[in-house]
Amino acid sequence: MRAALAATTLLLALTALAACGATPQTTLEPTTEAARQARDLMVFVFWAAAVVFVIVESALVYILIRFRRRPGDGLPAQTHGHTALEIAWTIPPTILIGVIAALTIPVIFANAQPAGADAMRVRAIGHQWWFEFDYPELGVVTANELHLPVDRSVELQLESDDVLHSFWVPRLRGKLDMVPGRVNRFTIRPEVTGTFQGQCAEFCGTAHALMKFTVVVETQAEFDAWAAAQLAERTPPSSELARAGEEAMAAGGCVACHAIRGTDAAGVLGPDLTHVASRAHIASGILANTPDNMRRWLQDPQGVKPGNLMTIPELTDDQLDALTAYMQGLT
Ligand code: HEC
Ligand SMILES: [Cu+2]
Repeated sequence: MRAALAATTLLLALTALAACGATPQTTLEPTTEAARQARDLMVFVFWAAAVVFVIVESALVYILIRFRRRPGDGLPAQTHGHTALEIAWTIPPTILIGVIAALTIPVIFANAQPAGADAMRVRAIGHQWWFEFDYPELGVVTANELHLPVDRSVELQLESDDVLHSFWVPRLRGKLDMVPGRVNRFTIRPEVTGTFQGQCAEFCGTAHALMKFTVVVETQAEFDAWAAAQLAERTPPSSELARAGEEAMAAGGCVACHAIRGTDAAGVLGPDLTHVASRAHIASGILANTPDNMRRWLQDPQGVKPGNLMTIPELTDDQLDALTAYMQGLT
């Protein structure tokens, strides 16, 4: 019996601790002012709630034991109304709620400030089930990997091409919905370089849980080099196999849904593939961009990411090899 209890406790503790390893999507390690403010409010509300919990539960347990019914007890004294008690459970909670409001409201207003004129503008468009990033001032269009220069404000214009999505990079900022037919705006000012993980945070259909993206925060020089490379047309195929891949794009129907600048492919239903090889992941963050994974994706997109909108006829081994080589060359 005691061994079973110990085993259960250990198992529960391990389960709880298992969540404490890598936490790329934690709100508890903010890296921007806005994310820090949100974390601080959350921590304050958590401890306030903890104190309230302890007071209320202690009173409850005390009363249950102290005033429990004993054998021979008659009907207890009946009271109607108790001014002191009523004040005690009205005034302190009102003060506490008031303090929370006083701390929260200025943060809401500070976070709703429009971005300054020097901010860079990026459109982030939610699609079932991937993210498009469009830099109108630079002419760059990419997918699932948002590059931002460090220490510069960015105004994100959040849009949706189909249903509700939500843009969430916990270490950079709280979430905001992407609503069809309207533009929601918020500002992010990254303070540290690195890669941050984001996730769609509004249920949007079958592949919602597999709709991830990354934000790469880099120095201005790295960002400029990245943007210049993205602006270029596709790198022409450098091998016979890759050239066969470019030809298979039309035969495989890929051109209907994907754009590759410098070729006839100009579809818009799927991500722009002009520089697909420059991205660390494919299929909106769920697969590392390796030749094996690329081949797997092209062989069976529905098996890899059930429900996604890439439906293609089965490709032959030759076509798969050629298309994989071609994709890997689109740096
Ligand atoms: C019916 C439209 C459609 C067709 C046809 C299509 N795709 Fe796609 N493709 C998509 C969509 C939509 C996605 C995004 C899937 C997701 O992440 O949910 C995608 C994703 C991809 C990706 C991953 C891109 C990234 O950055 O995540 C690659 C690579 C790709 N397609 C290559 C191809 C090739 C090669 C063909 C032709 C054999 C093809 N696609 C045909 C719609 C299509
Ligand atoms: Cu979603």
